[in-house]
Amino acid sequence: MATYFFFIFLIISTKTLAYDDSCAFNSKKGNSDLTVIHIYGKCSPFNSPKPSSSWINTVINMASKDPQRLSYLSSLVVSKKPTNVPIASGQQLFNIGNYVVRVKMGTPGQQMYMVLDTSNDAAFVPCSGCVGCSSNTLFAPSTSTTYGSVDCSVPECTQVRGSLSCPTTGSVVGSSTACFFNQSYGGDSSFYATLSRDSLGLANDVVPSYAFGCISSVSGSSIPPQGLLGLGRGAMSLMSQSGSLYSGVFSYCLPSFKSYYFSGSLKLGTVGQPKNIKTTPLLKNPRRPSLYYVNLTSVSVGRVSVPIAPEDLAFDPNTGAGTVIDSGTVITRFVQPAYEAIRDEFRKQVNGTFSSLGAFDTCFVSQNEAVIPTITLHFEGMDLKLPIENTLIHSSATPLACLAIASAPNNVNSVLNVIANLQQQNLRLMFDTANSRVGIAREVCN
Ligand SMILES: *[C@@H]1O[C@H](CO)[C@@H](O)[C@H](O)[C@H]1NC(C)=O
Ligand SMILES: *[C@@H]1O[C@H](CO)[C@@H](O)[C@H](O)[C@H]1NC(C)=O
Ligand SMILES: CC(=O)N[C@H]1CO[C@H](CO)[C@@H](O)[C@@H]1O
Repeated sequence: MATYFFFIFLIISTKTLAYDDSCAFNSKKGNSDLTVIHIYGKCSPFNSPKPSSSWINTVINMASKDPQRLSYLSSLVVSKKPTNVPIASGQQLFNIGNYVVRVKMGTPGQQMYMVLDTSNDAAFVPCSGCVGCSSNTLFAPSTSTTYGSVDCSVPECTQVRGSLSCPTTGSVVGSSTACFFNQSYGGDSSFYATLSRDSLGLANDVVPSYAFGCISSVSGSSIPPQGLLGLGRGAMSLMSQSGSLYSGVFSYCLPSFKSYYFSGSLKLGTVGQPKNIKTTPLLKNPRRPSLYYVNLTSVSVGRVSVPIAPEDLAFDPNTGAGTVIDSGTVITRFVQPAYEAIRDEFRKQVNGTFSSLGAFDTCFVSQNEAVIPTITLHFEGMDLKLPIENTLIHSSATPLACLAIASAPNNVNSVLNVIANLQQQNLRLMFDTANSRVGIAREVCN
C-alpha cells in the first residue's frame, strides 16, 4: 500500500517536473488570447541558465541594453524618406528579449516563440539551415504546405527592406527574384533573411499568407534564438496583415518581472477587451509609422505637478521628439531635463539619502512604502497612476529601493521619452489602431 502511494506520488511529482499545467500555452480565456511569458520565466524555453543573480541585477542587466534600444527607436524617427520604412540594424532590432508568446508557423503548425515588439512591424523567424542561428527551434519551410517566398516585385518587399533595392543575384533560395535582405549590424556582423509568406497560427486563429522574414544566416555575434513578432502600427505589422480578423485591436498585460511562475496575456481582436477603459489618442509620425506615439502632457509626483519644459514632452514629427509606448525597453526613460525634474521632486518628497545602482540613481532605504509619493503620467484624456511596484524596484540583498525610471542616454538623438515594460506590468494596455487610440487599465495578470 505504502509502495503504491509512493508510486503515485512519484508519477505526480515526475509529471509536475516534466510538464506543469501552468505552462500550457493553450488559451483558457478566449479563442484569441495568447499567453505572454517573461523570457526568464519558468515556462520560457529561454530561461536557462536561470539568472543566478537577484532579480534587481537581472533587471539592471536587461536595462543595460536600453540605451541601444533607445538609439534604435530614435534613429528610426529621423529617417529622411517617409515612404521607406527602414528596417532596423540587426543588433538593435534583436536587442530585445523581454516577453515572448508561442505561435504556430506553417501548415501543419510548427511551434515558435516570438518576442512581442510594439515598435517594429516586420516579423522575423530563424529558419532551418540557418547558419549561425543559436536557436534549436528553427522553422522548416520545406515541411509546410502553405509556405512561399515573396517575389521582389511585391510592395511588401520594398516595405520591409527600406531603401535597399532587390538584388539580381545571390539569393539563397534558388530564385534570383526572391525578396531578400542582408542587413549588417554591429559593425562586423550581418543577418540574411528571405521575405516569406505562410500561415501564422495565434491561439485558435490563423492569419493566412502572413509575410515575415525567414532568417537563413547570421554572421558575427549571434542573434537571440527567438523570433520577433511585429506589433507596430505600420503596413507590415500583424494588425495590418490580419485585416478584419482583429479589426486592428490588441491588448496585452505583462506579468511582473519578478513573477517567475506567472504569465500574462495577449488578446487579439475586439472580443473580451475591457469595456470601461480610459484612452488617449495615438499620434501619427509619418517618419516612423510603426511607433505608438502618445501625448504625454505632464507628470506629477504626489500632488506636485513637476515643472517640465513643454518642449521636453512635445510631439514633433520632424525631430521624432515625443513619448512612445514600447514593449521592448525595460525601464521608462525620459529625456534628461524631464527625468531630472521628476527625480528631484521625488527625492524631495522621500527625503532620504540617495545612492546609485546600475541605471538607477535614486536608491534609498525604504521604510514605509505607504508614504512613497505616487507618480502619475498625464496623457491627453487619460491619467496613469503608477502602482507602487511599477515605481520602485527593490534590492533583495539590501533594504534598498530604487526609483525605477531613468534618464534617456544623453546623446544627439535623445529626444524620445519611452514608457517601458517595468512601468507597464500588471496593467492592460489596449492598442486600437483602427481608431488611433490606446487605453490603459489596472489588471493584475500575474
Ligand atoms: C551579407 O553582407 C556581408 C557584408 O555586409 C557579407 O560579408 C555576407 O557575405 C553577406 N551575406 C550574404 C549571404 O550575402
Ligand atoms: C496634446 O494635448 C494637449 C492638451 O490637451 C494639446 O494642447 C496638444 O495640442 C496635444 N498635442 C498634440 C500633438 O496633439
Ligand atoms: C517618504 C517620507 O518619509 N516622506 C516624509 C518626508 O518628510 C516629510 C516632512 O518631514 C514627511 O511628511 C514625509 O512623510
